[in-house]
Amino acid sequence: MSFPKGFLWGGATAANQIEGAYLEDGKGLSTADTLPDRERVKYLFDPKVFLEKKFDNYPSETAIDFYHRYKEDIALMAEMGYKCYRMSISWARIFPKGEGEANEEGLAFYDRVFDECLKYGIEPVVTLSHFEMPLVLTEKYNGWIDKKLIGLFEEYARCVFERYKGKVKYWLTFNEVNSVTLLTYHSGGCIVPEGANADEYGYQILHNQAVAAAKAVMACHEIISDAKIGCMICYAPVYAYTCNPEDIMAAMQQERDREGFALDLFAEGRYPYYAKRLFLEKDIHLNITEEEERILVKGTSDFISISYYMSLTGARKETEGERAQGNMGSGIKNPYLDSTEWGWQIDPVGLRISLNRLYDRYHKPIFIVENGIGVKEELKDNTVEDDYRISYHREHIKQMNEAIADGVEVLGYCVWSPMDIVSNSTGEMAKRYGFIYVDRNDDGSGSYNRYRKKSFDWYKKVCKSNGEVL
Ligand code: BGP
Repeated sequence: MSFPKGFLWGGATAANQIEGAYLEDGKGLSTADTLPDRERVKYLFDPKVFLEKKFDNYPSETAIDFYHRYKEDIALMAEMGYKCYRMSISWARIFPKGEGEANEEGLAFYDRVFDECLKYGIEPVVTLSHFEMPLVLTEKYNGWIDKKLIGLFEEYARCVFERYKGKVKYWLTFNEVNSVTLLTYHSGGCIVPEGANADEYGYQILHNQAVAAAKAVMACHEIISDAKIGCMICYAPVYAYTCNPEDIMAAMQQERDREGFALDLFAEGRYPYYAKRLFLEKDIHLNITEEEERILVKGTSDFISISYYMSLTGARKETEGERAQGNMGSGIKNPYLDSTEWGWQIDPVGLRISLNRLYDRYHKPIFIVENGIGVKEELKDNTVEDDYRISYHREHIKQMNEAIADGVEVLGYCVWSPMDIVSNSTGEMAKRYGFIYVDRNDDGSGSYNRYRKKSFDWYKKVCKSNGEVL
């Protein structure tokens, strides 16, 4: 194994999945605070119910209490030899009302977190919006469907760039931005009105976020001269189920819809050539100004960042076969791959394929900012013997190394996640990804104490040897 000098080994989290303290020190409610635990899955595509706030258990209220335990968590990351820590800022902590005055206590919290990272030589990698925004922006504007949000996001971005310019060099705009065409509330704070064209809403939101991201890229370069700012995509290569040309076509189209479309916008600042036909067939009419088109071209991302958990298999419509679940999408079950308990197909070689496909197409450096396996686990003798996690990451790191040997420029690798955190899709604690066990149960009970798993020591060797010891 050989990795470039300065390769960024680390781990990733998101504010609403770890912080808790959901109303402390002036934080406003965020859209993520309206997502209940397991029940959230049922309503992802019918999110009106979330605004009624009528469920019993909201995991983001306490999450894993990072807000009060960040020092211990960052010390543990430092012990593992992390070179970077990817995390997100809660927009609602900085702008509780979505607009107006910034909340000094919120800003001061992230100062403390970044200082703690820098104390150990850990580079913060910061996502501006990880599946949340101030709830008031949904109530007032119906979220990202309103172009007003572009300006408000720019204000927020400028505020944090100014504040943290001496501390943070790596930034990401929207987490898994390609999810927004489907998950308009989850990723865009927008409820599609009954009878409206949901596709049109989805693509208009994507457009508005692309313009906002481009403005953030320009502001970032203006304010922090040595910063690098990237887009972030949920990436899963889509394989054809058979060599039947119809399957090949179906897989190609699925990959374009899932990720290619958004990547062209964020990485190249233009709509893909096939957009015209797609819009025609789905009766989509977007509000795009010439000025916005110019902004998109000027504000392309410096690098591409991805989450990688699995590959998918696409086939022509009439194909019958067992379905495989996935992160943001599903497909036909691939007979060559094993799956996690949640049905996500494990495919290390798919990571090499992904990195090559993306680099071949965009020629921009790639940052793997999420990769991991969710497992049901129990603490025994103050630890967890998670050999399966070690093997999952080892195999993915090997394939990442192959891609680097192929010539792909890879900036770093973040595991999801340093410690067990609340699951984004299911709201469970039981879906554990961490190298550190957190004693919190689904219902919020537990001591919240942290325990090193077996993988902790393994990853420590990886980080400290720059990937030579696997
Ligand atoms: C990505 C998200 C994360 C995260 C991870 C694991 O989609 O960016 O927020 O949680 O996947 O997914 P889950 O928590 O749903 O298992």
